[in-house]
Amino acid sequence: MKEIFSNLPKVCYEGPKSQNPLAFKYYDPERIVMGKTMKEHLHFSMAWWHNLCATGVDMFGAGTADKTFGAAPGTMEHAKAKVDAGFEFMEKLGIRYFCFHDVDLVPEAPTLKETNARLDEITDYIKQKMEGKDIHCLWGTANMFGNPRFMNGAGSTNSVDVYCHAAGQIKKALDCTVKLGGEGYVFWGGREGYETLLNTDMKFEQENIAALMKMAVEYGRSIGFTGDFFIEPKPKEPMKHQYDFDAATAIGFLRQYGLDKDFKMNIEANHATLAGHTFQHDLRVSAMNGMLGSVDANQGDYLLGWDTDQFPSNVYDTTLCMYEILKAGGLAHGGLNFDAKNRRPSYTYEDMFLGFILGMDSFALGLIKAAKLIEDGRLDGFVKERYSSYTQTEIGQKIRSGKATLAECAAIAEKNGAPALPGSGRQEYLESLLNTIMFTD
Ligand code: XUL
Ligand code: CO
Repeated sequence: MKEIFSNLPKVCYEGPKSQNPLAFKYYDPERIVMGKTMKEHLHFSMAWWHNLCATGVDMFGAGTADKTFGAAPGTMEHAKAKVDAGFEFMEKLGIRYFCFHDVDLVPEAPTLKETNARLDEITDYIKQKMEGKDIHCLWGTANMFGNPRFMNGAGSTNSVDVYCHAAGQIKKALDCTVKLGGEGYVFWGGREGYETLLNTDMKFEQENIAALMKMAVEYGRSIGFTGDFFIEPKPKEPMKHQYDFDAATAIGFLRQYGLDKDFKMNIEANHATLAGHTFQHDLRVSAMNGMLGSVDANQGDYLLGWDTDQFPSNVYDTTLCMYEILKAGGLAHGGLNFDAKNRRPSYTYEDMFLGFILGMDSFALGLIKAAKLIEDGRLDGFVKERYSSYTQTEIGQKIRSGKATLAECAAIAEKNGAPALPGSGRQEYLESLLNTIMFTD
């Protein structure tokens, strides 16, 4: 097989002092952190769409990156060339997982039947490539937003024919995911939302989305899918209002329609920030509801109000992300999928490598620092102490166990008189504690 990234080496760990751009400075796969290797903690994944398909096309100009990999786009030869490129890329970087949309794998044909035949062919090819390698499918999904038929959504569309087409795509994408041993199946509701309520029956649309998800769960379980279904919340873009606004909204929706046993959250950093939250906020909301499933690892730009999908470089964010993941006991069927793309002027094969090195090192360093924060214990200790008036008083314990009455609380308030101020939040102290952890070995 012809090498595609022929001038690029296998990327190895060389440590923070290395000046080699094509080496890991922090990601040392076999290093033990809190009892597990980095490789076990960090299930890094390559997003087929950004890495193997996206050329840097934007609203103002054509692509800058060549992703033909020696074959003509729109052909099955090209689909196979992308598989070859993807596997060489993952092996050279030690990436053990990949994620895909149906139409990332093959060019969409005029009919579902023909597209499905192409998917059979390409998944045979991928499966054969996976044999004997430590490379796995993290999750699959169906692209139900790109084709014009989905202009009004998939589950939320006004057209029953489009709805059935979406069902057909989901069915096949689930078949492919199971065939490749995928651990998860994602619903990102890119166009599940609306532009104006003047033409929209919101309740009708949400009931239809839930029905489609229910059918997907029933079908998935019937073909032996034992992994998790994920909702990937995002507040807007492409639609003005998207129904899966953030983790709290998506969790409420899942509970309302009885889908919460089969679904968890796939939290994307840049989506959380678009919703006006921090990345850590949406991870915490998911974790405290037992629904932290997987992560789309990227970052936005604080000066831009859209989904820039940059490779993560902010180590404060990766630290606080890994802090949430470690405290939640890890991600059962999830991983860290780099839903991230190179900047348009970073158009070379080498830039593809450098993007992943940046992302993987940022998360490896985040893991090291998060473990230090936990082992240090001061942060946890402070939070515990902050609520101690509940654990150390009789009335506090009764409130916590749901046994207190309003009258009882009121009687205590009358007896005690005006309460003392609740104690300093000491945010500045805690931020400097975090800095000390970040910048001390
Ligand atoms: C879009 C996005 C998607 C999903 C999968 O913002 O994040 O790529 O991750 O459909
Ligand atoms: Co994503």
